[in-house]
Amino acid sequence: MPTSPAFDFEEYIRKHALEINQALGEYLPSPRTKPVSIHQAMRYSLFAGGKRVRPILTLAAAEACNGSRANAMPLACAMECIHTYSLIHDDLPSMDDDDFRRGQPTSHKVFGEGIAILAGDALLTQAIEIATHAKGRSRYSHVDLIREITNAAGSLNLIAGQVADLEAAGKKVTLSQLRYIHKRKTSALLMCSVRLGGMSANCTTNQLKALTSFGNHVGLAFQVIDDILDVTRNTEQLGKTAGKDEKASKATYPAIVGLKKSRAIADQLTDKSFAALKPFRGRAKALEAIARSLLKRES
Ligand code: GRG
Repeated sequence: MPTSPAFDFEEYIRKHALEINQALGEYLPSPRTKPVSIHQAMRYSLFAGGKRVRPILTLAAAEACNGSRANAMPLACAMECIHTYSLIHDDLPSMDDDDFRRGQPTSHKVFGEGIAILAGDALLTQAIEIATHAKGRSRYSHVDLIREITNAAGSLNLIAGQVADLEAAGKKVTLSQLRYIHKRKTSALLMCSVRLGGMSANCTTNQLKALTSFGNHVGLAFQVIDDILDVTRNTEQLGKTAGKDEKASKATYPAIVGLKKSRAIADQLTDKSFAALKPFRGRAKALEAIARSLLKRES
């Protein structure tokens, strides 16, 4: 595994997360804007302590392609809004029915189911509005940027993954069906976040190809690790209900191939993500460090 001793990862994450939080705060209607219930619910979930993995990936990908923070930030914030919407809806009683997320009671527990559904809807719509603040580039038009997002969030990707996940509950699932779910439910948004960073920086076709492969492998590894954490960590450590997958007879890597093999698969996928960064010749240190930290994450 490559190492990057000179790179201060903790400081990088702290600084970028701070900037993302500030930008999100500015893009969202204030909590005093009417109707206050919806704006408070949107902010409640958005500022509940998420790790900001997707927007940090967008900014890091833009940096790897010498892009400006200013043009990547709206896209980074849009991805975090979409991710948060998907979590709010996933936690609903009609979906995964969870009481805790990001260490806090879930949106429907605090605001009721109706407002939680609407907060998710509003964050998805807000995401597109925020994304319109990014400028198109010579290789990627404004429309290309928006289409990149709608494609990842739509019924061919994020929604397809969630549908397949819902429909697989309680059934015997093969490894290839599990890969189908992971690619769409988890990897699509992560890959899109990385690609958008490159596109905002007017990256070359080769750079976009490398970022796509990186995002895909990081995204797949992310879900394998999420499955492992669900069985190895407790609710307090995760900030969400632990052991839910097994209880709900969910298809997961540990359930199908066992914990040891799941860890080996996460390692292999992360190694493939490092290999994808070769064309950047050391200029993608942040992306590399993020992939390494996601493999080692504990929540
Ligand atoms: C409802 C359309 C719709 C989709 C739901 C988000 C989702 C799809 C399901 C939730 C459960 C799950 C396993 C999602 C896969 C992605 C994932 C592991 C999300 C958690 O991401 P983190 O760890 O969360 O980045 P934080 O809270 O840190 O932002």
